[in-house]
Amino acid sequence: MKLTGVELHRIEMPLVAPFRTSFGTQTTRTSLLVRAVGTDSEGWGECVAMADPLYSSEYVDGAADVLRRFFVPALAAVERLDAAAVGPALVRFHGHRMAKAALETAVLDAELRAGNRSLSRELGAVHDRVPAGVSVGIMASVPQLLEAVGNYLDEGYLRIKLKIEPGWDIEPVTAVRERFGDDVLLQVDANTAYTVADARHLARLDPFDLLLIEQPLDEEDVLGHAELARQIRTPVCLDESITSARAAAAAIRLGACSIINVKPGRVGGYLEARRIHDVCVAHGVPVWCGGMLETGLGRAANVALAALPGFTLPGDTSASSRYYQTDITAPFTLIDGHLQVPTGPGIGVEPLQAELDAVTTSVERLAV
Ligand code: SMG
Ligand code: MG
Repeated sequence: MKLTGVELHRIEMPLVAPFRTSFGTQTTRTSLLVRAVGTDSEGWGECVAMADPLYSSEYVDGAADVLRRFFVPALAAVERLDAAAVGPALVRFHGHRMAKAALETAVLDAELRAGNRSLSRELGAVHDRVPAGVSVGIMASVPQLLEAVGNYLDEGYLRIKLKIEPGWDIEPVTAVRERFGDDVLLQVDANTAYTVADARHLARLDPFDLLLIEQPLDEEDVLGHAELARQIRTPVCLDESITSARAAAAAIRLGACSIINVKPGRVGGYLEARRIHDVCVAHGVPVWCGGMLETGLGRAANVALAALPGFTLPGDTSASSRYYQTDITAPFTLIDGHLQVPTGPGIGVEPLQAELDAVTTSVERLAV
C-alpha cells in the first residue's frame, strides 16, 4: 500500500485508581494513538510512551514530534509499504522505539485488514485465550495492599505482581504470602529502584518462592543483574533493559536474566517482539507480555502476542476495568481469569467513536 494520511490522536483517560511505582504516581493515562490511512485500508497503533520520561526516555510530546518530523515523512516516501518495510525505512533514526512501534502497528493493522488476516494468526498464536495477571501498585499501607490483592484474586486474576521499592519490599511480600498463601503466583517489579549493593537485602525475598523479580537495577546495568542473579535465588527477569532481540540475546548469554518481559512498544514493535520470543524459546527462557496501561487498542495486540507458544507465564494483560471506567474499544473482560484473543482482521478491535471522542484532547492530521 501507499500511505495517504496519518493522524495523531492525543487522549487522556482517568485511571480507576492511582497507580504508584518506584518512579512516580499516575492518576491519568495520557497517550498518543496513531491512525494510518493507506490506499485500500487503515489501521491503528497505540504509542505506549507516558506523559513524562520516567519509565524510559520516551514521552508523549517527544513521540509526537519524532513521528511528525521524521518517521511519517520517511514512510510517506515508501512506494510499496507494509509492516515489514517500516523498520528498514526508519532504521537510520536512533531510538524512539515506542514511536516506531506505534507507527509500525498502525501499518500492520492496515495491511492485515486489507488481507482479511488477524494479528494473532500472523504472529503465530497457538491459544485462543491467555491467562491474566495484574500489576498492583505501591500502597500507603499493608492493609490497603491486602484489600486490593484480595479484590483482584476474587475477580479471578491468576497472578499478582507487586510493585516494590526500597522500604516497600519484604514487608508487603510477607504480608501477601501470609494472607493469601503459597499457592498464589506472585512476583515483584522494582522498576530499577535498587543497586547491586542491595543483593543481600533482596536475597531476603528468596524464601517467598516468587516467580521472578523484575528489573531490580538500572536499565544499563546488565552486568549488575548478572552479579545479582548469582547472589539471589529468585529468578531475575528484565524489562527496561531489553530493548531489542540483540539485547535479549546478550542478556541471556551474560546470565543477567532467566526470564524476559516482552513489551512491543519498548522494543520497536510486534515484529521485533516476536523475534525476542523466538530468541527466548531457542534458549529455553520463559517470556511473558508486559503492559503499559494500554487502552483496548494496545491490549488487543498484546493479547495476540501473548498467545504465542513461548509465553508460558501470565502477563500484565488485565481486563479493561483494571485501568479504566470506560475503554475506547469494546472492553476486555476476565473469563475464568483469562482474556479472549481477538480473531477479527488486523488487531481485531476498533475505537468506538463516542468513547474515543470523549477522551480525545487533540487530533493532528499529518500531510504525507
Ligand atoms: O499495563 O498492567 C499494566 C501495567 C503493568 O506494571 C506495569 N507496567 O514496569 O512493567 C512495568 C510497568 C510500566 C508502566 S508503569 C506506569
Ligand atoms: Mg516492569
